[in-house]
Amino acid sequence: MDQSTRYADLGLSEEQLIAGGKHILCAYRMKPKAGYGYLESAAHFAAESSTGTNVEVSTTDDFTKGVDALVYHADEENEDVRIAYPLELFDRNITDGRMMMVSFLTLTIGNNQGMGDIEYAKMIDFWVPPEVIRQFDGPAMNISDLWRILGRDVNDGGYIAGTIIKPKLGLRPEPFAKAAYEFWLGGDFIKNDEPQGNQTFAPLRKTIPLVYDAMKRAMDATGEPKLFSMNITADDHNEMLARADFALETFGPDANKLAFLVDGYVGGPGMITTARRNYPNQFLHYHRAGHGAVTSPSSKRGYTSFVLAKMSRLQGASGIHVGTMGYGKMEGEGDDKIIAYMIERDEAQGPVYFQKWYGMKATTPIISGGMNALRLPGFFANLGHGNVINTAGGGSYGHLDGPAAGALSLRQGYDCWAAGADPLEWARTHHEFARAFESFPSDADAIYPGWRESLLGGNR
Ligand code: CAP
Ligand code: MG
Repeated sequence: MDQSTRYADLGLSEEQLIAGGKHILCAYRMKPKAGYGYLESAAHFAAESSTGTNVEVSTTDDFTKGVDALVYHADEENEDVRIAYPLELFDRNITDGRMMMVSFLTLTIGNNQGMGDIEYAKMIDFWVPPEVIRQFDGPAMNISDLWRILGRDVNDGGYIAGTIIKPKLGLRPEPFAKAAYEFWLGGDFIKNDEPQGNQTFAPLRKTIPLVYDAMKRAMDATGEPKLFSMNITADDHNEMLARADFALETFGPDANKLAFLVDGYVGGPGMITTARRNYPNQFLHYHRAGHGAVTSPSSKRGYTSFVLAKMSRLQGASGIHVGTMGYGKMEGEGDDKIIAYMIERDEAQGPVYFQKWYGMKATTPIISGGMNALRLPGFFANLGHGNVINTAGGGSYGHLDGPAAGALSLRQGYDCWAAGADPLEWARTHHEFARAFESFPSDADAIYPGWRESLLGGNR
């Protein structure tokens, strides 16, 4: 059934829709199945995403038609479909009237993912009007609050050197806390790895007190504040609260140094909001493990990493992993820097839409995934600034001289970029950075040809 007369209006102007402020606009990379018309398929996609189904129903009235999602742009050659969703479509809390991310997803990336006439459709960008910015929580905390804890300039506090306790799983409480202490002797920030929680070999009620003890000893030994991002991900809302409350009680006077990590992709929007609304005084660390199932360039459905990060800011993530922009181990490329710009600036250009945030707090880019000191100068040269949290697991625990040296090498890698220095020259006066070349020789060979002659006099 061709529904394009109802669910498409190519006469609508994107500029006027934006000026009107009464729609959420979504841009998809869409291709219909063979034999289906482009506009016809896009209109059916919009119907299934709003007020329709595959046949007309007798209960539809004029009000219903007034809140139809409308295709306002359909460019078959570029597979570019853009849909305007009236704000009335989106669900609101009965508790406080606010909007909810699950409703945005259910409509814009819901039944439309898997329709019989659509080969694929992937959301590449979306735009929200000021009213929607006002209807989401946004971040309560971000890197500025961590800089305050670290005693730095709260507006431009620079690079936070972090790690992930490795191995990913398999450390019992004592070795886990030892690994934390050793990194904190050189670095600022430690996170749980995304699957670490309350495994039977590392009961949380034993591990967390030991981690806090390690933090106190490291702060005493270094005279510096330290930060820990604890995973509170769990199916049960009450389990999340129990883990968070136990940790807050354990950290006591140092609770302001405790962040909460949530595996937000696999956990879903509800888990992020549980953390955001129950613990607004803690940095909310959004880990996106699993996102590659839909965000990977090899996936033609779902949405992109850019869209995921933009959703996380609306929901109130203090920081989200934004990838390594081609400099780490995960998929990505240099242009992914617009993901960081979109969540950290008050206005930015996305792949399709220019978004203003009207003062909503920034979400901090978290850089992680196969990073080590050698990869940092190039990474920061691409991004253009260092006001990020970087977590390097292998890059710290794989350093030949141990995790503290690994942490120092990360700091030195950042400082090398900040100084505009040549890394091989910089290595001559920065020992831990120099030892990163020997710790990660294949990276060194790939990034700094001739490093052996330069640093080792050609030996080995
Ligand atoms: C990194 C990491 C992070 C990934 C997540 C891991 O460890 O802890 O979870 O960075 O990817 O488990 O791989 P390494 P992303 O530093 O040892 O690679 O940040 O792209 O979401
Ligand atoms: Mg991990």
